[in-house]
Amino acid sequence: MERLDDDARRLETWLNKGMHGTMKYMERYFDLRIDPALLVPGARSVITLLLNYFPKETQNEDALKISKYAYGKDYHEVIREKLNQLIALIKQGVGDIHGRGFVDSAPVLERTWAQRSGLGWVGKNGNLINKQMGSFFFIATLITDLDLEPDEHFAKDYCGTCTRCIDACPTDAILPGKIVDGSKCISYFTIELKEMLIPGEMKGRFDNWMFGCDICQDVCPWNRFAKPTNELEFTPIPEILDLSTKEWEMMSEEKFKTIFRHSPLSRSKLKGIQRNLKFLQSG
Ligand code: B12
Ligand code: SF4
Ligand code: SF4
Repeated sequence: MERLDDDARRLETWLNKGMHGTMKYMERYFDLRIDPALLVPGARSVITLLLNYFPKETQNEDALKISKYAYGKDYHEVIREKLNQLIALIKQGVGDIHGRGFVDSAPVLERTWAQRSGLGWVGKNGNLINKQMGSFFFIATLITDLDLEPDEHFAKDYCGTCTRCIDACPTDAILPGKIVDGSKCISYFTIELKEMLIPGEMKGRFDNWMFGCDICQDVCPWNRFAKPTNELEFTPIPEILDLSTKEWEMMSEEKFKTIFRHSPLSRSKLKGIQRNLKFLQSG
């Protein structure tokens, strides 16, 4: 299995320029990100999987905007379960292999592996785009000691001369060369930035996004073909679609915990959500 040497250079530059902001975890385990055999001893193959989360339902027009990936149950929980089932199935079929499944939180360059597995290209907005599905999907990887014939890398790039995502990003986080400055992304400010105040220069630029941001995907022509997910676990929590600003303001800790216990919103806690809300109101 190859090491990701080109990606190592890209990742290093990204980190050196501070584009990870306060996401310190991105500085850790650099070697493991570049070489999965260090993460899973004996690894021979990376299997990449995509799971569509594009919802059928839309939020009420005046609701505070929440990213579509967070409408339903937390994808970490949903996908971890599926990965375990897949590992069990493979074991049934081919015997006692060693394999570990990952989604999002491990030191794995998931978009790179998806591109190398032939599943799509990295768009100018940094997302992995698939010609049939668009980009509203999660990526998971299964790193195993199975010796598999690799698929060909996805060689093409279908962004062409389009610049819609770059033009639409309200915080100018999308730079030339498929680089997204994480430290300027609304998703970073509203989800990853802990406790601290959102910088004043960002005031008035969040376009009502309270948790995450989908702008650079919503404007992407490849998402015109996105079909709704059939994953029932991603059925939207009704409050995500309907809650008014007033209801968010008045929400109690207890109510938040009950409704969002298994939702990605629990990552920000009520405190984080209300900080975002205040920031939106101040702009
Ligand atoms: C840190 C992180 C963030 C940060 C920083 C974003 C960033 N630029 O990396 C923040 C919080 C801002 C963020 C936001 C979002 N994220 Co995020 N995030 C991650 C995480 C944990 C690590 C990404 C990483 O390693 N970044 C470092 C940079 C340098 O790497 P990179 O962007 O992946 O780019 C690499 C490749 O794309 C490649 N590459 C770049 N150019 C080229 C060109 C060619 C030709 C090739 C071959 C390769 C290549 O090289 C880079 C370095 O190796 C991954 C999960 C994971 N473990 O991978 C999810 C992940 C990338 N995020 C995801 C999602 C869904 C989002 C959001 C859409 C959520 C939202 N709606 O709010 C936004 C989208 C923002 C955007 N336009 O990118 C999905 C992406 C799914 C997809 N279809 O691509 C992932 C994979 C999580 C998952 N398991 O599904 N995210
Ligand atoms: S998610 Fe929003 S803020 Fe982040 S790069 Fe895309 S458009 Fe810009
Ligand atoms: S909006 Fe255009 S440039 Fe941006 S990722 Fe989609 S196709 Fe590529």
